[in-house]
Amino acid sequence: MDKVLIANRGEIALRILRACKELGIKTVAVHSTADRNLKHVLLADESICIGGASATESYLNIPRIIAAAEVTNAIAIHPGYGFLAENAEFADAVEKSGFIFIGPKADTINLMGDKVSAINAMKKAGVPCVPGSDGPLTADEDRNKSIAKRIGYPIIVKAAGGGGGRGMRVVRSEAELIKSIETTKAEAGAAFGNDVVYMEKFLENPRHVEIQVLADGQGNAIHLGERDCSMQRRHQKVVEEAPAPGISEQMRNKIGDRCRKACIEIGYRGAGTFEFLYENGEFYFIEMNTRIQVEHPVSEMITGVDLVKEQLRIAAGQPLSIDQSQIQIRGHAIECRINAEDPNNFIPSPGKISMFHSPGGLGVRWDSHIYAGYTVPPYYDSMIGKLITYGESRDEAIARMRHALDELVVDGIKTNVPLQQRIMADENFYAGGTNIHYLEKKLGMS
Ligand code: MV4
Repeated sequence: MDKVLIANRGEIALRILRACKELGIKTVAVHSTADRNLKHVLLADESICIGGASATESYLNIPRIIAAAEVTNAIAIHPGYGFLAENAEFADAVEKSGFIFIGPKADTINLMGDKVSAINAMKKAGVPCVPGSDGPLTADEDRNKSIAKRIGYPIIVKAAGGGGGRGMRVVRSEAELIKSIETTKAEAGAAFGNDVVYMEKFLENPRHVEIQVLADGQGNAIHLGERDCSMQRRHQKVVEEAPAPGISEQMRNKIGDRCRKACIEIGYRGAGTFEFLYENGEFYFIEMNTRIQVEHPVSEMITGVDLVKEQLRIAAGQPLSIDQSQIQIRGHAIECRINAEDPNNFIPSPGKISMFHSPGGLGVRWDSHIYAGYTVPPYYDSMIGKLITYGESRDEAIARMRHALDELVVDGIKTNVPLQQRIMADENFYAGGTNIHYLEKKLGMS
C-alpha cells in the first residue's frame, strides 16, 4: 500500500499522516477552500482542494474525494472519524472504484448503523445487551404494553437509525407509552428516513464504558481494554480515560473476550469500538462504532499499540501483528478534549490563534494541528486538539494533566481549558467512576 488519501481534516488527518510517514506510505491530503493552511496539508506529499468550505461541498462530497484518489493514484482512503467514516455508501463507492477503504466492509457498516440489527448480531455472538424488545416495535399496542411491562418501567424508546444520542425518549409509565412510541417513530422517520423503533430498559445512572478492538478480517481479533467516557455534555465527550476506574482485570478480560469473539463471528475488519452502559457491575451493549475514535490515544498509551498503524496494516491485507497474549495493560491515561469555545456557555470561538505554547514532558502527548498564526475556521467541529497524559498510576496521570493544562497557551480565541482545569480539580472526578450525568449536574444544567 504505497499511497493513502486522507479524507478528513484537523488533528485526525495529522494523526493519520504521521502513521503513514512511519510506515513509509505516501500521503494525499484533500481539503476544502477554508483549509489550505491545515498542518497536515502542508506536510502531505500531495494535496488537492476538493470544494467549498461547507462540509457538504468538500469532506462529505463522495465524487470529489474519489476523483482526487483517481488523479493522484492513491491505493487506499482513510476516512478518519466523523464526516464519511461510517457511511456505507462511501465505503462501497471507494471499493467499487478500485480503492481500499480503511475500515470494515460496507455490509458491516450497514449492520452496525442499524441499531436493531447491531444488537441482534451482538446478542447472538454472546455480548451482553440491555433487556429489551429484541427487535422492532410493531403497531400492536397491547404487544408494546406487554413488552414494557416485562422489561419494567422506566423504559427507553430508541430509533434503529439513531445513535449517539439522537432519536430516543424515556418512558416512565404505561400512560405515556403509546404516545411516546408514536412521537419517537415520527421524529425518526423525519430525521433518519427510517421509522423503526425499539425498546430497552432505561438505566438511570450508568457509566459509558467502551471496549477497543482490532480485527484483521482473517479470523484474528484482539481487544485493547476499555475506556471510560462518562464525562460528557450533550453527548459530546469532554474527558476520556483508560483503564476505567474500578474495572478489575477479570471483568475486563471477560467482556473483552466476548467482544473479540463477536468480531470473529461477524467477520469484522479494522479498528472498532463496542459501546456499553455499565451499571452495578454489569456491562450492557448499546452500539458499535466502526471507525477510529477521537479518544483512541488513551488506549494506545496503556497498551503501546499504534491503532492507526494497525488500521493501515490491516487494510493492506496483513494479519494482526499481535495476539491477545501480547497485550498488557500498563499504567493510566487521560485525555482532555480542547475545544475552541467559550468555557461558560459552550458557544464556538473560531478565529486567529495569536500565541501558542504546547505542553510537554514525560507522559504528556499533544495531538493537535494548531500553531501560532493558524485561524480556526467556523465551519467545522470546534475541537482543536487533544491533551493526553500517561502515568504509572491514575494519580500520576491526573497530576501530569493538571500541570500540562497550566502549560498550554492558546491565545486569541476562547478555549475550554478553564473547564478542563475545573474537572481535573473536581473531587468526584479524582475519586473516579462518575456517571454520564455527572458533568451536566456539576454545570448546573440538570
Ligand atoms: C441509554 C441510556 C440509558 N438506558 N440506553 C445516549 C447515546 C446513545 N449512544 C445511547 N444513549 C443512552 N442510552 C438505555 N437503555 C442512556 C443513554 C445516555 C447516554 C449514554 C452514553 C453517554 C452519554 C449519555 C447521555 C445521556 C443518555
